[in-house]
Amino acid sequence: MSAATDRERLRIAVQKSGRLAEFSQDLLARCGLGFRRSRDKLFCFGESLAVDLLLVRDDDIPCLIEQGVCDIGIVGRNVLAEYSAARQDGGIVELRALDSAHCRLSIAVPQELSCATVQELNGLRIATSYPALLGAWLAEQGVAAPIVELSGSVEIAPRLGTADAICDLVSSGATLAANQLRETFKVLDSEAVVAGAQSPPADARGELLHLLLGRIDGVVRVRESKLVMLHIDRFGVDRINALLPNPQLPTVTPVEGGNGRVALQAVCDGPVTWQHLEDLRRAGASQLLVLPVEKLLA
Ligand code: PRT
Ligand code: ZN
Repeated sequence: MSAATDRERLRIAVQKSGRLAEFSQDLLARCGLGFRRSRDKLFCFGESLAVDLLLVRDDDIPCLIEQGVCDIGIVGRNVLAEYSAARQDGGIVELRALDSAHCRLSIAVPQELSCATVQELNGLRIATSYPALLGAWLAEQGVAAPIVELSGSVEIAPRLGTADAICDLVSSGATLAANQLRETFKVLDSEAVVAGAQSPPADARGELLHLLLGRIDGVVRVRESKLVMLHIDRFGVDRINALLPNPQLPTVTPVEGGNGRVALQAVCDGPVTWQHLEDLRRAGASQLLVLPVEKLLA
């Protein structure tokens, strides 16, 4: 980790373009980080804190952390797990799960192929871009199946006759359906994560990392949260609390000249729908207001 020792600024690797690119930059902006873009657009200098950004391909992120070029990175768990499985070590670990870009690494077979038990995979050629993860999973299941390593377009391998089944990322399942494939077994649940070395840097960067992870926790916690404000009869508070989705520490205050009505305010974990509001109004609430929550420091 020699490259890390002569750096004072924390460096974060994020995907340059792709599914995690906008999400990563948005997350860091919500954490109060602002960056100045360099002309080559690969390195962004942090203007608000001593934290810089490196824009790269997602597959390079674990290695950049391992080499000490970056301290942390935002990457899919699938990429990190494949890297660790290939090296059979746990040097780079998941520091935080970010509850976004959810998908799963699954085995899929042609619709017409019967595959009810894992043992039926024996002898099938399975195409994947995740050979280490798939290899480890097959070994765990006691299945002997040749792995066909492909870097992309895995879903067309069965139609081309280069494989009998595939192991690829699935989110909606539309790609599998479009290719007449059926999802059978799940190898890994994935989402975007913060990856980093097992032990934080022992200098000022370690403190910055601690601060940043705290802010990330605050952002992730409230991403789906809403602040709900409403008026209700003093005796209806319990009834209203029961209707709110996961209300956290509701606050009740008297309403000036409100004839026994009180104002109730609560941060709710999870979406607050029109249905919730209509139910609350039927239960006697008025002046209903739902506001997004940007940050929370408990
Ligand atoms: O260029 P670079 O190497 O940086 O990017 P990339 O092309 O390797 O990755 P990218 O941008 O496609 O995905 C980045 C990360 O997003 C992945 O590593 C996953 O952690 C996460 N993610 C979430 C997904 C999906 N959902 C997803 N659906 N990554 C890929 N897919 C693909 C999948 O491979 C398949 O082709 O989408 C298709 C399936 O989607 P459905 O909705 O049809 O099931
Ligand atoms: Zn990639």
